[in-house]
Amino acid sequence: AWSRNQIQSFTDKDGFEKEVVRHVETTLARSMFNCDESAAYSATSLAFRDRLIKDWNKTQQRQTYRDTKRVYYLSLEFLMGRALDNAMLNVGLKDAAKGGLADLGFRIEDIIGQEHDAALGNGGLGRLAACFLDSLASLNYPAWGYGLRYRYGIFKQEIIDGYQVEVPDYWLDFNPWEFPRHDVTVDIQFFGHVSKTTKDDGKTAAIWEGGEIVQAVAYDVPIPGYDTPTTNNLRLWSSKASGGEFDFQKFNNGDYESSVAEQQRAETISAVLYPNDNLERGKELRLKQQYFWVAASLYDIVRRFKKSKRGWNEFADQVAIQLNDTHPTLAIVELQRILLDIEGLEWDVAWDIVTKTFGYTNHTVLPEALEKWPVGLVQYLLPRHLQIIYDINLYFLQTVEKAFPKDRDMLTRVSIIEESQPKMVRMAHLAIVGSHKVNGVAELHSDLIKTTIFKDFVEVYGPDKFTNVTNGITPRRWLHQANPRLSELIASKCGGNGFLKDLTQLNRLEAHAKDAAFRREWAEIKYANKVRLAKHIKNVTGVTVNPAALFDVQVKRIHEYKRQQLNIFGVIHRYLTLKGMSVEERKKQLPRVSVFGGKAAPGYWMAKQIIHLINAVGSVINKDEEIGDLLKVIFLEDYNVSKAEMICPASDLSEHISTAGTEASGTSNMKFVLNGGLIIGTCDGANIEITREIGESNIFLFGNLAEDVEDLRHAHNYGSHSIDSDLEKVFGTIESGTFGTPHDFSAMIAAVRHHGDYYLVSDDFHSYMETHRLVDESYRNQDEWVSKCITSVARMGFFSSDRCINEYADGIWNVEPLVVQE
Ligand code: DL6
Repeated sequence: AWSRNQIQSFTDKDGFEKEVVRHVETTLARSMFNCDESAAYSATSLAFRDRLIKDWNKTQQRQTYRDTKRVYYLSLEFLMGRALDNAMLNVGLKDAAKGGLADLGFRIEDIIGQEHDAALGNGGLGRLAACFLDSLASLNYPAWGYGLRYRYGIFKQEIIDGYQVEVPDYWLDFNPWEFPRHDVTVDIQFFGHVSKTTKDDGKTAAIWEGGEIVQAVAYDVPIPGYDTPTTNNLRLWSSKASGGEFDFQKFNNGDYESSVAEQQRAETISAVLYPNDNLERGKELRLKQQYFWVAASLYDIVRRFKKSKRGWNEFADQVAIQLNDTHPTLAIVELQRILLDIEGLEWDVAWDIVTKTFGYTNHTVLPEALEKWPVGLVQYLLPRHLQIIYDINLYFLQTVEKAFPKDRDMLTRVSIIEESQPKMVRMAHLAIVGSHKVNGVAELHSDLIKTTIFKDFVEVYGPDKFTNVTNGITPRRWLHQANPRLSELIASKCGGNGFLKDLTQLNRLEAHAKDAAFRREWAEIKYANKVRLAKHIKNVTGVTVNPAALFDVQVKRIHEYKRQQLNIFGVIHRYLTLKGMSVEERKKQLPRVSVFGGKAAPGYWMAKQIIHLINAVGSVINKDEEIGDLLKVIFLEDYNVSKAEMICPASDLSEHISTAGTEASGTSNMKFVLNGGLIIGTCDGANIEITREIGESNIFLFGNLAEDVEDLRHAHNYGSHSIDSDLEKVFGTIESGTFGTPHDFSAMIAAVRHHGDYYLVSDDFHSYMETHRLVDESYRNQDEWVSKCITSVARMGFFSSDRCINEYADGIWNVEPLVVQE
C-alpha cells in the first residue's frame, strides 16, 4: 500500500478547490467571477498536472537510482485522446474533482468536454501505442515512449454536402499536459557527405560531415498509471532551426523573407502528421521525420545509458527498444552508426548489441502499407546510413548464401535492397535483420506473416524469431472512463474495482447472466448510453433516431479492405426489402440505426466515394416517411478517440467485416464487446480469438476464410465472376439515380463488377445479409441478447493491454516491473 498524502498537493475536494482557485487567479491571471468553462478546464488540468508531476519525479528518480532495464517504445503515432478524465481516474480523485467543480458552479462532464483530443495518430496503430503507455505505467514497468510533437495532428473531418472536407487540427493553443524541456535538445544532421580517415591504431573510420543541422527539442508528457504512483514519460520531439530564431545578418540586410526561411524549413519537420492509415507514400519529408525522431531518441537513450558508466556489453541488458511498425527502423542503423563511428566498436560487437536491443512489431500484410525508400533518397539525405545499410545487407546475405548455397532467388527475395528501378530499401527486411524478435498482433496475422510476406525469413532464422502478441486495450479508458455506470455495475458483482487491474476477474460476471434483475440493470445502462448517443446524433446531424432501435455501428478508418462499402450496400438492400413490404409486414420489422464514422486519407479517392455514398443514402432514407424509424443511416463526422468513448458504450452491434486476412488485428472489436455489444464480423484478425474466448454462439461470423481468398481472387480474374443477385439489385438502384448522380458511384460498382472484386464484396454479400437476418432474430429475444452480452463481457479478460504488455515484457523485452514506493 502506498500513500500520496505526504507527496501530493491535494487529496480531497477542499484541497482540489483551493488549487483550482489558485490556478485561476495566479497561473491564468483571472478572477473567479469571470471563470468560464474553458478557464475551469485549464485550472483543473493544472491542478492534476501538479499532482502528476510529483509522482513523475519520484518515478524517474527511483528508476535512475535502481538503474534497472528500461523499455523504449518508438512510435510515430500516439493517439492519446483526452488526458484530464484519465488523470482524474488514474489518481483516484475524480469524485473529489466532481464535488469541487460542482461547488464552483460547474458540471464535471462539461469541463471534461472542453479538452481538445491529442490526436497524434491515424487509427489502430496509434491508439494501440496509447493503450500500451497506460498499461506500462499501470503495471509499473520502467518505460518511455518516444514520438513526434506534431503541431497538427490528424485533420478534423467536416462533411459538407455529403463529402469529406479536411480542416487542419491545431491542438496546441493551450496544452497543460506537456512540459517543454528547452534544456534537452539534440542536433540532428541531414545531407552532407562521408569521408574516410585513418585512426591512431591504423584502422579506417568514416566521418559524416557537412549538410545541415536541425535541432530537436524535447516535450515531456506525464503518463500516470492506474492506482499506482508510477508515472512514466512520453517524450515528443519538436523541430527547430539550430542557429537560433532567424538569420540576423540577412534580417539586417533587409532580406526579411529568407531570414526566417531556415527556421521555417526546420519547423516543417514536426509540423504535421501524415494522414495515411495502412498506406505509405514515400515522401522525402516523411523520411526526414523518421530520422529526426529516431536520431533524437537514440541520442537520449544512449546519453542515459552512459550516465550509468556501464560497459557497452551491458547495453542490451539495460535497454529494450520496440519498433512500432517499420517507421522507426532507421534506429537500427543509427545505433550501429553510433557504436561504430562514434564509440569506435568493432562491427560484429556493435551489431550483436544492436540486434539484442531491438524488437519489431508488424501491423499489416497489405502490400501498399509496407515501407520502401528509394536508395537515391536515402543516399542524399543520410549518406552514412546508406553505407551502413549496404554493409548490414552484405553480411546478412553472406550468411544466407552459406545456408542456401546456389539459391540466387532466395538472396534476391530476402535482400534489404530491392533490385528494382529505382532501387529501394525494404524497411521490413531491415527491421527483421536488425531485431531479435518479430511479432504480429493477432494469431491469424502472426501466422500469415510467417507464411506469406516473411516466409523466407522463417527459413533463414528458424521459426523462434517470429512470435505473436495479440493486441489488447486498456480497460481503464475503454470501460471505466467511457462507461462509468457499467463499470460500477460490474464492480458490484466482481468484488470491487480489482477487475480494472486484472481483467480476468470479469469471469465472476458469468454467473449473473441468467439473473433477470441484473440483466434489467444492464439493459438500462445500455439504453441510457443509447439515449446519450441519440442526443448527440440529433445535435450534430438534426436526425432523430429511436433509442429503442438496434444501433448497428461501424466506426474506423475508411478503407476498401475494411469494407464500409459492403455495409452500405447491405443497408441499401435492407431499405429495398422494407420498401417492398406491405404496411402490415413492415410493422413486424425491427427498427435499426446504422451508424458510420471514420476518416478517409485525403488522397484516397475511393474511400472518399464511400463516405459520399453513405451520406447520399442517409439523406434519402432518413427522409422517407414510409420507412420512418425502421431504418436510419447516420454518418458521424470527425470520428476520434473522445467520440469513440461515447459511441462504443451505445452500440448493440458493431461491424468488423474486413476481407479475411487483411485486418491484422483490429482493436475496436475488443472495445465494443467490452462495453456490452455484440459483433458481426469475418474470420479475420482478433475476431477469431474473440470468438474462441466468448464462444461461437455469442458472435455473428460470416464470409469466406483467409485460406480461400487467393483462389477466389484468381477465379475472379481468370474464370467467371457472377455477382450476387441481391447485390445486383442494389447496384441497379444506385444506377437508377435513387441516391443522386449515378456516375458518382460508378467506380465503386465497377470495382466489384469489372475489376476483379479484390475485396470479395460479392462473394460475402449473401452470407453477410443472412447473418444480419440472424442478428434481427436474436435481438427480438432481449433476455437472451442481454445474456449473450453479459457472458461475452465476462469472457473478455484476455483482451486487456495489461496481458499484452506482460507478454512483451516476458517474451521480448526481458524487463521487470519496478514499484515506486511512497
Ligand atoms: O496493431 C494495431 C493495428 C491493428 O489493430 C489493425 O488491424 C492494423 O490495421 C493496424 N495497422 C496499421 C498499419 N499501419 N502501418 N504501417 O495501422 O494496426
